[in-house]
Amino acid sequence: IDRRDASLSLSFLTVSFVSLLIGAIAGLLQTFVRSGAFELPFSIGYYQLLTAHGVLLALIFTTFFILGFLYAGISKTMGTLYDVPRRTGWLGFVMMTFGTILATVFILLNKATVLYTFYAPLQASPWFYVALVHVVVGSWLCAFSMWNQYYIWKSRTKNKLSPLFSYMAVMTMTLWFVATLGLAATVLLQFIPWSIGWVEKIDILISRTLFWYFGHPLVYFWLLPAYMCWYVVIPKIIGGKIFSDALARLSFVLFLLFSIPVGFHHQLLEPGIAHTWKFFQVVLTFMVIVPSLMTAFSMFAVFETAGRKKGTKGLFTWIKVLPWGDVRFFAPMMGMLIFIPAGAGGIINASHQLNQVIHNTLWVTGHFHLTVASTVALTFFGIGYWLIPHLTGRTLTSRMNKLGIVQTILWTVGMTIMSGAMHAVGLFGAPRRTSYTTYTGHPQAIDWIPYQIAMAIGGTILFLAIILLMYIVWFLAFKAPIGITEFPIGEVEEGALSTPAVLENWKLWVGISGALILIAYTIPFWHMIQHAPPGSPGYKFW
Ligand code: HAS
Repeated sequence: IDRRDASLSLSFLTVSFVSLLIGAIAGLLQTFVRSGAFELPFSIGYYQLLTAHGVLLALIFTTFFILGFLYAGISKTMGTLYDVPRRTGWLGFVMMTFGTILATVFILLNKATVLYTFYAPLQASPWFYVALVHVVVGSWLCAFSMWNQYYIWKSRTKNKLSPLFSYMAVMTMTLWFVATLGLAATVLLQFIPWSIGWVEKIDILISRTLFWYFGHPLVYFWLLPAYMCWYVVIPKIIGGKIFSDALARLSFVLFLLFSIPVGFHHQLLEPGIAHTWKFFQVVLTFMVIVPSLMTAFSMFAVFETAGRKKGTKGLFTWIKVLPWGDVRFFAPMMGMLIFIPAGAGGIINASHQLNQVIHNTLWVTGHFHLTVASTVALTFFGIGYWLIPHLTGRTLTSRMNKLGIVQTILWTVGMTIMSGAMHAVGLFGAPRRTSYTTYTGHPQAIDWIPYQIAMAIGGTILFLAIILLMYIVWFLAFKAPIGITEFPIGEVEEGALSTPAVLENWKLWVGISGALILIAYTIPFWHMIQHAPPGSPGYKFW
């Protein structure tokens, strides 16, 4: 792709991988502190490290990686970025990086020990919220720049069907924008006035509701770029074709519709929300499973069709001819395989009654280490292995390919041990996000210890995998031989259904999404505002 676009993309990827390293170190230290065996200097505590780990990995590593990947793919499929979108992208990058540094400093100073979910009643320094505003507004600039690129491209090509990758990028950023409105509302209207001391109280339920309005679509903001790789990139790598352009687009439309009005499934055990509304959002949660099932179907179809073209005849023999030795395929494939149990875990979480068993236990931590930290992260690593040398004008050598496979195996094994133990001990009632000391001496805590040890072993393997990843990334960026690495973009299967134009009718889809959000949230939100405690922003307002 164009060198100027490559440097924008590389800048995002750089911040992303630096955050990954710092976040991983915080993760390792936090396990040690929690074990009670270590004391860190400057009385660095468990919750402080947990906040650094969560914010830097779940929020920063992902968002910067996604933007870097999306910019590269847009430039590849729609052509070199136009001037205004590129400049807006840089402005977004600068704002986001400033916000990231500011937030990290305040977390490390122990002035923002509020965890990555940061809802009330936990309170941080106002500077932490100012930092978040920079990250979010910067990301909006990136969204605007991608929409702008898409708009100019559409008008110059007389409304031609957009390339699948770019369409998916626009959809992902649309989902992100609608979701972050909730985050902006709670930060600007609640947290900043409260943390500065302009208002005395904060409405906890409203802050949690606005957070989860954002927090659930956030997980699909992580997932969709991984799906972009599966739908568009993987078919090319395995020598196959995209099963159906229309199906891929439809699944992304369904994510826009159903991923937002479902935040209550994180609040099923919370008082103050009527069961009717919880039930309604649980139904919508089950709807958002559908596009993932469509993706699974589509991927199986791609794999089988590619295998059959290579002449395999048996029911499952096509599996054998997949390129298992190619890390560009192997890492995302491990992510896909892990997503089968991980998705089943999500369905358990969303089932109202079963949620009572797992809520606030280590099961949930296990769930998101299988989803975002395995399915998504492994796919991102797989992308990084070809995207970085593509952008730096180098080659993915066979030695790095082999090391990448070792890294993927280490990650998969480490995560299986760690998340497996988390799921199991969660079922025995071990709470999440609780420092070791709180439970010392409790008889039940003794039963949890073997699982804690398994978690520590898994975590240590994961840390080794991160170090190996860092070495590979550094080598691919600075040391690999100069050359050309392909940016794989698949083509659609010949016989596939042509894509209906309605799938690019943004007004329609954003309109339906807005209507669903209003239906799912207006009445319960109205109830919450009516019961806002005296002295909180909601109370004064009404
Ligand atoms: Fe979740 C909590 C429900 C998916 C992340 N989730 C979390 C939290 C995070 C998270 C971070 O309903 C914790 C938040 C916190 O800090 O409190 N989740 C779901 C449901 C799904 C789901 C229904 N979650 C995700 C994804 C995430 C993620 C994806 C990150 C990327 N989750 C919940 C609920 C809670 C929750 C409750 C709250 C729990 C509580 O009480 O606190 C669904 O989207 C899952 C659908 C997925 C599938 C799997 C499809 C499989 C595919 C792979 C196919 C494989 C192939 C390989 C093709 C149905 C697509 C073939 C192989 C060959 C060899 C051929």
